[in-house]
Amino acid sequence: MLVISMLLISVLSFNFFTSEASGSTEYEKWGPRVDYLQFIIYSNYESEVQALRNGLVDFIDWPLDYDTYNLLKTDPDFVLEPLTMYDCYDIDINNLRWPTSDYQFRKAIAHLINYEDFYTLVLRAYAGEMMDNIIWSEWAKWYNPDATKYWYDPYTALDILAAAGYENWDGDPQLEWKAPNATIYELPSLEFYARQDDPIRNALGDMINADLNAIGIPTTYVVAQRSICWQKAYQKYEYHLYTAGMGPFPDPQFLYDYYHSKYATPEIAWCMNNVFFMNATYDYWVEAMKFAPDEATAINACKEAQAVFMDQVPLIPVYYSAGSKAYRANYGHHGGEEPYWDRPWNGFVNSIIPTIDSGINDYWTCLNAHPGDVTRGGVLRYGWMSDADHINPITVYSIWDSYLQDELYSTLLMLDPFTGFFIPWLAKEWTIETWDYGGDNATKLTLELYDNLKWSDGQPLNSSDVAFTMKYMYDANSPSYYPYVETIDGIDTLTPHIETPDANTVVIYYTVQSVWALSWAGDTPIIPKHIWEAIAPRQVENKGEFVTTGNLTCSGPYVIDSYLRGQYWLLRANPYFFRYGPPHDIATRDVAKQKTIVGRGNNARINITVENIGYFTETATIELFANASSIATIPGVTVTNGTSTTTTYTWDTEGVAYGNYSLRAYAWPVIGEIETADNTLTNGWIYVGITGDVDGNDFVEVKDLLAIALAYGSSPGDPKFGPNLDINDDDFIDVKDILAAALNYGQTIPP
Ligand SMILES: [Ca+2]
Ligand SMILES: [Ca+2]
Ligand SMILES: [Ca+2]
Ligand SMILES: [Ca+2]
Repeated sequence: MLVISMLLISVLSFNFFTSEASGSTEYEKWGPRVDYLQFIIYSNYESEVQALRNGLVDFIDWPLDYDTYNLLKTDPDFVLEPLTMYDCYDIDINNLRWPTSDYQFRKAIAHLINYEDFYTLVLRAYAGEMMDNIIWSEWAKWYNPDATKYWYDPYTALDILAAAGYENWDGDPQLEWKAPNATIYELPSLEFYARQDDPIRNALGDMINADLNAIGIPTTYVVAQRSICWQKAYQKYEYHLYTAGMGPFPDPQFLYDYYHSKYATPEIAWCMNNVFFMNATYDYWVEAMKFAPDEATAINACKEAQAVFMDQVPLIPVYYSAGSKAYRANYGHHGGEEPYWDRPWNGFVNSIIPTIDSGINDYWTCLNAHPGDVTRGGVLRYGWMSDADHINPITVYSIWDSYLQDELYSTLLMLDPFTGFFIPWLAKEWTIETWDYGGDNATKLTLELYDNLKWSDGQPLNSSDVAFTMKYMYDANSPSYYPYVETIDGIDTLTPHIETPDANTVVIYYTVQSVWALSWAGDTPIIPKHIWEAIAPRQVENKGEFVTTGNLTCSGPYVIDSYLRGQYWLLRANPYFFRYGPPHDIATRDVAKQKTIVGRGNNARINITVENIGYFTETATIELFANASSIATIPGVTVTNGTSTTTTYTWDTEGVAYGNYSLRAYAWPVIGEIETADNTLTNGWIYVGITGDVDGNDFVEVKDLLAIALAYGSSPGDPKFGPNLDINDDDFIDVKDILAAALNYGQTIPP
């Protein structure tokens, strides 16, 4: 029955957005486009929505609830964008505490969640979609549809409980457990925490609690603020059940990073595996996924891991976010910012693949958003439900910690927010190879940084910072980044196997071969060695840079300007950000040949088109290559921004060896240009043969002469004309072309 309702749900939600989705997948890789980004902190959802409606902020961190959606959807002051989000809301279960340590007991609870009522009455077919697995159907190739499912049925729950010894063995209305030796134990009252600051999670908790009590499971149900819930569920682990939320995720690695048994460490606060799932078969499969040499192996292992997970239900997945997020259509009336008033907000990016979050409030919006058509100006105001807690790039726990650090520190790579493919960031290119680790193939990753990267204090950012970061994240036992660095060869020694042959190159040797290795290095925020080498890795919380100086030396789009804890963070555009822009950027768009076959000693014209996709008029130099040889360098090509310039080069083939030549044009990078991959274009080949051999079969014969004769008297535009037939390249086919061919009649190129 759950399967049927979920099918219905996906149909509903598909239709839900057809009228409002903008579907734009455009974004720019430079910025920020505002002078300031301000995070303004509100204590709860209602007050941040109020701030959005009153124009105090331009957007907020949370999706719209159903009522707010209905209020804003026809209001011209707001733009609504549909939300696609790979996050997960679940009931965390403490697998260390009885009776939730009993997996039959957990299975019974999984049958006590009234999924359909929750979807229709609480989410109201709007604010989320139901999940039947920790990896759900939208994960497509990663999803295992055959994993155990749990439908709502208190009678099934009671049957499972009875089979495991939980029944009403005495006169009171609650269940007891009869041990195999016939001793009867009272059930403890389950400590159940629900989040008060999130109305949806609060409602979910209310529903489940009522169903638990209805079948005789005693609870101590507490609806509490985030800080209390976190203390119980993530620090002291004094809970049985908790309405948890996690993600969004860019890939399924969290199955390993969160739930491998080695991360179940109750003696350490904030351990990732806070439900204490410990299962050797699961560990086997998540290791096979994490250390898979190819994607097919990773997918298979991921599905096997899901099967174990959903059989064991260490937690109960319930729903993921859907619905929409909103931003203000126009710049607000803030004193001192009159030049921007009422200009439309442009450049909001609706991310699907999260940098930190999904929807209109991810990294790319903070980089791209700008009022009207201004190149850079104004303040972008972003409402938060809570403050960040850990102001350093190493111990990043909450999503607000991530929001803040993400604007301050750059990573080596980024993910395209729509396709999920890696794009160059601090690293302009990378190579993935294998190396021999004790007889096994393991991953060797070489990353090449862009030139002239700088920290916000003007110091150079180079390969030694990257090597330092990897070691430091390990030594600091960073909760977010430890899994990214732990398999680097020798990371637990003073000399990890990381090479920095020059200032821009870093080579990382892992002890495993994994399809994910690029994401491990690519997603780790790089920290400045010259700052953090003076701070003991285990003291980042109490002796970190921010604690001692009140600021952070960073490399992202923004730096900290000022702050008032619990109220706001004001970030200022970082002029040292390597993509501060506006960009100088040209691209080679076409290498067009008139002739594909040219008689040696004659001319062939080649048209090279260069587009200026930057913000400044540029003077380009174009270099043309035939195979590996440079045949021309053309300086002084002016290309106005927003336009293209086509330059014709006439190649004199005198003295060129017979054969095929691949043509490649390369527009030399202009000063300040970062995106250089598009400066090169290879387009087809040109054949240099005997003059008169117009069909290129290495033999001048009667059919060549005939072909020229049939085009006699033609010029470009005439259907008879062919550039290969115009031997002397004067745009006219006449007796001179026939004569040139006739002079070589019968000639061949010896094989
Ligand atoms: Ca009883
Ligand atoms: Ca370029
Ligand atoms: Ca021929
Ligand atoms: Ca001619």
